[in-house]
Amino acid sequence: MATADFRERMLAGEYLAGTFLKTPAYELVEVLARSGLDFLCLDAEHAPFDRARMDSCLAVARALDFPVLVRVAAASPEHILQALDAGAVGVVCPHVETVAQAQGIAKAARFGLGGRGYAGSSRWAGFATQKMGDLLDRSAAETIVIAQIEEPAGVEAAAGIAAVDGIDGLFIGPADLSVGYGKRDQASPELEAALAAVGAAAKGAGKAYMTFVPNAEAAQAWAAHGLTMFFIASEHSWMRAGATAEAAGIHGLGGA
Ligand code: 3PY
Ligand code: MG
Repeated sequence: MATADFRERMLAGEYLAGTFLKTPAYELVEVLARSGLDFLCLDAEHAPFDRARMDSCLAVARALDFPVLVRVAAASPEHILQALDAGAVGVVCPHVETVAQAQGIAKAARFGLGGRGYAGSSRWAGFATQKMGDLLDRSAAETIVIAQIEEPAGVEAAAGIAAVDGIDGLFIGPADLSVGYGKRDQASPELEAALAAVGAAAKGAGKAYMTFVPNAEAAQAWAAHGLTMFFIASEHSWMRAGATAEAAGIHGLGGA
């Protein structure tokens, strides 16, 4: 029941390690589900996941009972519904700057009048094998909605966004935030202050707090801000780092 329990683990503040999947290939879900990572996030914002390839990745994730989130291309009801119906355990919604936007994504991801369209026939719903009442309960217990705070305005509004019913966590985006503060790297006092402010907002509302980090060492440095869930690099960086190290090992054979 790894997928069913994932939201509870996240809200309990367990340290969770995941990565952004950039290559839209279900084989990589199979490989990484056996890695010790707690979750994956398909990056449909910045990588080429069309609906069919997202679907195949999520089919494998559900078959393996491995929690997979989708960072939607945009925080629209269509993208949110498609990811959840296909079997994502939750959605990461980029560029949430206002309380109204947070209310909109929370509504789009939850059942109820004007919210997520109901279909018992989707993969998430068990292909018409589950009762409506049970599915409504499952959605409330298991579906994760994460707001990405990655603009200065989002930092200002973070306490209000965190307090929105139906928002489960805040994801601070260090790259977009740094760009938004007019910086050229991710080491500014403004970013440090934002990490602290958004962390306080998440803590105050009892919501999860997470971010992107290049590696576990960087996570260690930022964990003091209350971050417990880390999206570490991507399979691209890990693959390239492995290849680079081995190539350097071979190229060094003739030396010394
Ligand atoms: C950001 O830092 O802007 C992100 O979106 C991290 O993935
Ligand atoms: Mg971003």
